[in-house]
Amino acid sequence: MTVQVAIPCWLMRGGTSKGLYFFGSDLPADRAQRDRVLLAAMGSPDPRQIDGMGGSHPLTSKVAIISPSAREGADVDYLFLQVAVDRAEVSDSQNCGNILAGVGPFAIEKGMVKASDGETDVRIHMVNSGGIAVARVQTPNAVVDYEGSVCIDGVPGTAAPVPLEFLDIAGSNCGALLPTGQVVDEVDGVAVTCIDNGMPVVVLNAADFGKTGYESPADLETDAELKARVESIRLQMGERMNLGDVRNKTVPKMSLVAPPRSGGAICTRTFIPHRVHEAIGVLGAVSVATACALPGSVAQQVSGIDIGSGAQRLEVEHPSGFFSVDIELAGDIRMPRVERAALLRTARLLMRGEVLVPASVWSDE
Ligand code: NQM
Repeated sequence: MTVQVAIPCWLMRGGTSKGLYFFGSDLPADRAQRDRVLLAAMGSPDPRQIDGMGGSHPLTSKVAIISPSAREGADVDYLFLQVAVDRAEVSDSQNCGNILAGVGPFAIEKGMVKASDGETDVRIHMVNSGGIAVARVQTPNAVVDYEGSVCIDGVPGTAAPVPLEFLDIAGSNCGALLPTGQVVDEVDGVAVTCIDNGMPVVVLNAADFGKTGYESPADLETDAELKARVESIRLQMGERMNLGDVRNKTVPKMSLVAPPRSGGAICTRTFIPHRVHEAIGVLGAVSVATACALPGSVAQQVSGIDIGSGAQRLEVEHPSGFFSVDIELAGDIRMPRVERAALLRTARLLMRGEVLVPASVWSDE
């Protein structure tokens, strides 16, 4: 008889995503073995992920690995891994600000950070991109509280707020806020803005693709011609954004933008990069909001706003509502310095226990 291997694991909702959260030393140190184990835990590759915990969509096939941090000024290290649904692939090529929202509560509940009575700040080193995020967790009586009155679009009901503040994230994936050195580039006959304020994003004008930008994610996903055009641009701009060959990477994200139609700054439909997001990623929204502030960028021209430098709140419209992003820019507005980006998420512990993988998966060489 062979016994399955049981690995301590929590299932959490982080923002508008859901994933498995692990303590670093509970997983194999060897990367190939770790990835095999995570594929088995999620049930990939399989479009239904029927033999694992994954939810058949990139937004519900995510993993956070949390470990004590050796970095000065950080409490914990957070490594994000995207487990592909229908391919045997685990990628560390991107960060995830939604799953990040669960990291603070996890670190406190696991005893990695001591809770204060009231609120507790957790300083998180985001291993994928190297930046630091500060998560403020509600801890009345020094106990994590998941319940509260904050509603974020894309999640039913309300929960306790988890404000996230990002420090030094401009260019954290590509080396520069504007990785091509320009506010606008031309590719395949259309103007694009490539930006990395925490997430590499190519901003495209929906009208250049014969779209309104208000289509549903399902409608955009079934448009094969659109998908082919977007992917062609992604592969070319990935190289030019210093990301190398992005064929098997989940970045850059491709955001089709249109003028706001519900009072926000801009309307978005975002390929992540092959499925279309039902909302928008956290750092993806930060990058699009930052692009809105750059005079002459595709985002700024489409949104029509002129916001200059200083602190601003921008409402990024997406298929299920709004994403509010606070950004503060300084210096030359044509090539600004990003002083600060902040936003609000919620998170909830859904289940804690052990995830089981076949012993043969754990021990295979
Ligand atoms: O951009 C989806 C998500 C994300 C990533 C994606 C994210 C971010 O909604 O920080 O949160 O773009 O792959 O979880």
